[in-house]
Amino acid sequence: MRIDRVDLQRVKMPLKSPFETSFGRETHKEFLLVSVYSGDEVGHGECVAMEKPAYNEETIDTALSVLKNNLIPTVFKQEDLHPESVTDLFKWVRRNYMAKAALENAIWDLYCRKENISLAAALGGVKKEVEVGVSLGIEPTVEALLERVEDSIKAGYKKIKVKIKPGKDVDRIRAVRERFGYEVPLMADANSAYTLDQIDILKELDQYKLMMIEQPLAHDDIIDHAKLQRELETPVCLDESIHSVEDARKAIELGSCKIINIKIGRVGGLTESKRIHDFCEANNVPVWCGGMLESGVGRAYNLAIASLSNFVIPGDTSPSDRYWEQDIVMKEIVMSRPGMVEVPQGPGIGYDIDEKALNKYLLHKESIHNVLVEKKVDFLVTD
Ligand code: OSB
Ligand code: MG
Repeated sequence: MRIDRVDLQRVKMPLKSPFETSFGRETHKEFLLVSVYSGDEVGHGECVAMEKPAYNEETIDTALSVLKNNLIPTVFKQEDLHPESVTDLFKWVRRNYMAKAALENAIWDLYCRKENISLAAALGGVKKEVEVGVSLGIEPTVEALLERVEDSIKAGYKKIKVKIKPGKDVDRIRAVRERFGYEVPLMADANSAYTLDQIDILKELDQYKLMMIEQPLAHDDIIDHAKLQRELETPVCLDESIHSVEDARKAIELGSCKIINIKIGRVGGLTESKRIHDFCEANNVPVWCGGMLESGVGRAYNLAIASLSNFVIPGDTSPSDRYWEQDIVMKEIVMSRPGMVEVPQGPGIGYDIDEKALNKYLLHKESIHNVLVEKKVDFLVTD
């Protein structure tokens, strides 16, 4: 397989309602759609880097730069590209995981479409539907959060994640438990908002029997998380700190967490996601699929990876209508029954782009043609 052309489209979709985390408030989701062409077949990938480098160090602009200058030229040089080799091809580029994942994903989709198999099947998925959870942002008031939780319980979500930050933590979790009881599968996500100095707050949360607390401490830490886990009953789950199977191995060895959130973008693609999954499975560490407020394209990848056997905790893989008035995929992603979403079975990611919807949200498009092979010259043409 040879890549003839890559389209980079910058898309901005309004969220149905603002989403606030400890690092900021989103009213829109802006992202890059990466489309790779080979012959008359196309594959799509979504880059989950955000506008600002607040969740991690990447942004849409850094991803665009690394894709155009480093990653796309690397794949253009390959005459016989296989998706499993992409991670190693990209190794010479340090970090920039979200940029790498977007292009690797698109190549997986293209490959699976050519082979006429589903991505889930290609990855070794074993589930036909997956359990889904919902991630609820920091609401201005406790009452507003309780309304959100009530709607989520009614919709059948199998895990309810509440974002927290200092000052909006114990009161929120206590209110949810007091109103809805201890049967609700509840967890908290702090997005790195605490330090070990605030361990008393985190210990106070123990009494509310959360499924886990996600990334309470620094985005680049595994040492303090290990100290914290020794003091907490609640399992610690790492998100921001894990970028590779090596990171996962070290965190598990140190006792920094008992659960890992796998985000395809954060770890540089599907191949690395599967390696982390397999390592955790062998070490009896459960995993679940995180989300980055993806459009239907990114969501389809999340569903495919979540069909693997050790994704035993419901993921942040909510259906399209949790985020969008209109998604950019043709058949929107829906719950097949309460709390469940079907794993796409069609070729590739199993969803096609709704070009009309996409055009409505499109900010910018550029096409990069592979002239390396045809003309034996070593430069790229952009139009
Ligand atoms: O920490 O999991 C996170 C969204 C953007 C950035 C980071 C995170 C999130 C979410 C939303 O929690 C998950 C989703 O519904 O896509
Ligand atoms: Mg998180």
